[in-house]
Amino acid sequence: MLHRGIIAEPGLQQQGAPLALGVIIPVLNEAENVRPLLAKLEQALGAVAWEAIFVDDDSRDGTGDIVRSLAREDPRVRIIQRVGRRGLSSAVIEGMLASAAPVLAVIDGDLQHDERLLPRLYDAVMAGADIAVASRYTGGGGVGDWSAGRHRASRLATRLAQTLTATPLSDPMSGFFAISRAAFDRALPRLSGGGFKILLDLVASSPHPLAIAELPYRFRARQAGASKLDSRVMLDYALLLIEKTLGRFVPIRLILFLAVGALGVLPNLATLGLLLGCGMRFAAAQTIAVIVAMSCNFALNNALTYRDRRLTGWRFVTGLVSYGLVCSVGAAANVGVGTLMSGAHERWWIAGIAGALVGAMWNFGASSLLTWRK
Ligand SMILES: Nc1nc2c(ncn2[C@@H]2O[C@H](COP(=O)(O)OP(=O)(O)O)[C@@H](O)[C@H]2O)c(=O)[nH]1
Ligand SMILES: [Mg+2]
Repeated sequence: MLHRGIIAEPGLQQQGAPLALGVIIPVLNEAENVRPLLAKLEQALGAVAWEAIFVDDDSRDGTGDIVRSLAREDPRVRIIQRVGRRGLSSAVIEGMLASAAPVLAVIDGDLQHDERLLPRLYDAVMAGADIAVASRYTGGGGVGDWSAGRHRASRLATRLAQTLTATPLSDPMSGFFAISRAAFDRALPRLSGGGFKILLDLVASSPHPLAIAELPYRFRARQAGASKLDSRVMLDYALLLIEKTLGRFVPIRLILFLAVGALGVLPNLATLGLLLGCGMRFAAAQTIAVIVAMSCNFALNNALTYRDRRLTGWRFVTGLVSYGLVCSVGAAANVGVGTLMSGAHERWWIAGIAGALVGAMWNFGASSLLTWRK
């Protein structure tokens, strides 16, 4: 038996046994699920000395109060309540940081994960795995009553992750796993912490390949509450994949900024075409088209590239003005460098690209310092 010093009889945990397992439970509006989940944990974990840390992003349905009332009765239960914050991955990371246990497990707070697997995940880590993952896509696993659409989307996201990050996991999107404290500590400095997929983040952020154990399980249907998976979660997932692939070489912000800049061609040409069609002179039409494209770029960068520093209300307006000024200087630098290079008998397109690059780098650097100041 692995749980030394602990009476190995289900439901009987020796007083004062050293903490063995920290169970991290991210919760957002799971009021009806908290109490049954704790009862199930108690049943399943039996002899393992565990603690449960609920990480609640200020749920509106009283989840936090319910956890607190349970915690008053049972000192193994704790809560981290985050105010004005959202995000599954960062919730899990902060929960793990708050536990001193040598093995850390994550389980959803909505009863969709089969808690009876927890002791086996724990045992696998104690037996030497860095990380033990409950997988829906390995022999005997499954996804319960998912719709065909959700099933397909999940398979696609899984395959994307496997291809791009070369992860050996059969279910990199699983939110149900146990990890050794040592493996967590090694990945910690490089974690991106954004988005929904903490397992993929941990594995892709580990400096060494991890020893992985996989156990099949069937995802249960939700009984109460609603899924928080939405389009923002999907966007966050795409960003995590970019960060863990291209982001190793180029900062993710720069990649996004350049992509948004390249996309700016579309509103530019669309506006230009429209205004020329209305009979406007080219110079006037192009001036307006550039202003429209720049405003679109500002809004997109504000929503995507700098979503963590997003400007709202009046600051959106002043931000737009400062972005406009920054980009005007960038445009002048672009023309200046391009002209200089073509004067030095460089081929026209090399001069053009050089000018655009210098302009873009200026825009990126200056706008991050002036427009989206920390
Ligand atoms: N603290 C916190 N928990 C979250 C957040 N988003 C989802 N959760 C919790 O994470 C678990 C999985 O979320 P869920 O919406 O059920 O995802 P699904 O099972 O993939 O549909 C549930 O326990 C949610 O309450 C969040 O932003 N913050
Ligand atoms: Mg769920």
